[in-house]
Amino acid sequence: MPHARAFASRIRRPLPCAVPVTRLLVLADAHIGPATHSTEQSLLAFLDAVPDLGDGLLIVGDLFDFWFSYRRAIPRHAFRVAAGLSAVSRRLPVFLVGGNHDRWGTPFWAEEVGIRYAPRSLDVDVAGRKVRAIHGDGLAERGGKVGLVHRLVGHPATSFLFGLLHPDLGLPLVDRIGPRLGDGRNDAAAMAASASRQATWAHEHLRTRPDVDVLVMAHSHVPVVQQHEVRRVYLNPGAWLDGGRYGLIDSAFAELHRFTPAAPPRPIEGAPR
Ligand SMILES: [Mn+2]
Repeated sequence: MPHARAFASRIRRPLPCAVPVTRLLVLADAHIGPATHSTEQSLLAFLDAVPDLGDGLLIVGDLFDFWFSYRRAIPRHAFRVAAGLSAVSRRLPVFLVGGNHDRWGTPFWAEEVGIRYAPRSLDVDVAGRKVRAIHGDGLAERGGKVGLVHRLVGHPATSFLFGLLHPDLGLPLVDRIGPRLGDGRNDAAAMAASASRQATWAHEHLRTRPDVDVLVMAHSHVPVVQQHEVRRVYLNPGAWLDGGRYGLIDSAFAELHRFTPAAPPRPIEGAPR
């Protein structure tokens, strides 16, 4: 039986991050879970189309409604999307930033899927422009119950203990606390408040970090392209689950798009329609 450490140290595929990117596709907030089949079908169709639409893919958090990298197992609901990402990463660079729902990434994404992952923040070079991606949660002070839940969930000891639970016990447990991974409220007013906090933060970040050309955030589910000065922009692609929204960044522009599959996506076998 191979020693467990062999799994952790084996890099199975070289990361293709050194390949230059000139058309970066950006998406976030698909919130793939056990019951999100139509969102998942459209995402899989998009992943098939990625090489025709751009030459790099950046995912800015909350791809999954919950993700946890066990040492030897992955959550079953994530299998098809992880396999789709693996296929894309054989052809072009893929970047993944964690969100408040899927930040427990660890080495799985790099070692098994061949994509560059960071739990909080990633910089990507797009034709000489520096694109900085962060999910965008936690920009405001959080107190009370929501703050406590976030501190508990984010603590390394919590991850360690959760990893010891059998997935058939741990994952259903998360199904019950999942809604609390958010910022506490999900109504239109809360989303608008979150979008406004992000815009203020983005403006300040671009003002104080002149080396950043494009700042990308997600999380609020509100699509935004906000020009800061010539060729410097804050982009929020909106939520993939909200009708296939995505963004495109190239050497000069940052744009919002919606994906429409060329053909109706093949239904997932056995999935409720
Ligand atoms: Mn989020």
